[in-house]
Amino acid sequence: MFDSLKEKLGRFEEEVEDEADTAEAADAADQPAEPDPEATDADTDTDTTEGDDDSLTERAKLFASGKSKITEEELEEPLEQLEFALLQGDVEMRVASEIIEGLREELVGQARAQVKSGEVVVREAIGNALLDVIDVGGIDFDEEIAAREKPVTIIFTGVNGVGKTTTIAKLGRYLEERGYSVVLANGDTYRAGANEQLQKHADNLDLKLISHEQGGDPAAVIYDAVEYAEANEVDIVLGDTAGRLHTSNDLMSQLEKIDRVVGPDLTLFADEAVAGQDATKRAEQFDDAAEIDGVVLTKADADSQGGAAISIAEVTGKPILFLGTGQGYDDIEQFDPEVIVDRLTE
Ligand SMILES: Nc1nc2c(ncn2[C@@H]2O[C@H](COP(=O)(O)OP(=O)(O)OP(=O)(O)O)[C@@H](O)[C@H]2O)c(=O)[nH]1
Ligand SMILES: [Mg+2]
Repeated sequence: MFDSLKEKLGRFEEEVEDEADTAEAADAADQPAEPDPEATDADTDTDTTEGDDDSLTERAKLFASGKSKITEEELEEPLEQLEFALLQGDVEMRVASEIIEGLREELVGQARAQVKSGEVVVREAIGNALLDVIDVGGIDFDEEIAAREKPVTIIFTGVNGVGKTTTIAKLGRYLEERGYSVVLANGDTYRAGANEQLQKHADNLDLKLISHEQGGDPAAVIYDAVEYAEANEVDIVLGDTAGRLHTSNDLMSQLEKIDRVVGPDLTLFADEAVAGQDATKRAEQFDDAAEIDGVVLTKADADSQGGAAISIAEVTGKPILFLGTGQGYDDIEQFDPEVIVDRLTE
């Protein structure tokens, strides 16, 4: 997962270290010659602090304070290359610029000696720059579920085939494992076979499914499921919806109707990590139609670039809550910005 992104960040670190090394070597060549070892010994023995020795100390200080810092020029090439690599990896342009600016700010003026010796400076700067764009605050899923009045209704939106239905099944298990009772609602009354698909997951997971005939009103199905949950003291309603393009006005107005009629507690937008910038753009568009509270990035197991994972929160202002990491019911992990950044910079 995100291997290619990790490699790019590692390459940047190496390049900055090399630059620091080269610059320091060039500076050392400009330095005053080492004092005569014999003279130094003699000085130390007699503990004198005058004459030549003083001016040498001064020059050494100057060397340490001024010249041995990383300059903007030294960073230019590595930063340019990293920006190019991020854009190639489908990181959104504004987000890539922010990362580059963050790195420039943190690294200019750092001691070259620390940088070239591979102490954590560069890696830390990368981590901070990433965290700045990934960690946008917003809701914490577990806390939100615990705190809200039951039943908590969660609706899933997104384009076709990205993994909404699979995510609902995975979250059904996730929530049951945490002690909540769950009912599924099939608001995908559009696609043939959608009821059967979700029924199969419900059977496998031993969950109740509320569904209507194909062609029915999705808002009505989810409304029924909420009523069922209230009558039976079920904690969580997970409502599926049909995949749709943001350009499909009919389907988008269905989402608005669900919003109006059901008033879901949370609306989560699902998209594929592999879709990169497209996923980022779609998240913005869906958020405009029916405001989203968070994002589930599916198929992260197949994504080495990490472009959407890095960009989507910063662009939408909504946190990524989960990563889908495979086709099995347990292949879902909570998206913790710090853990992700640690993984990318380890
Ligand atoms: N590798 C991988 N495959 C996934 C993941 N999530 C879903 N899939 C697969 O993606 C395909 C589509 O999943 P669905 O859950 O049917 O997608 P959907 O968004 O509900 O599709 P529509 O209802 O047609 O819009 C299935 O083959 C899933 O097994 C994931 O995290 N990793
Ligand atoms: Mg589906």
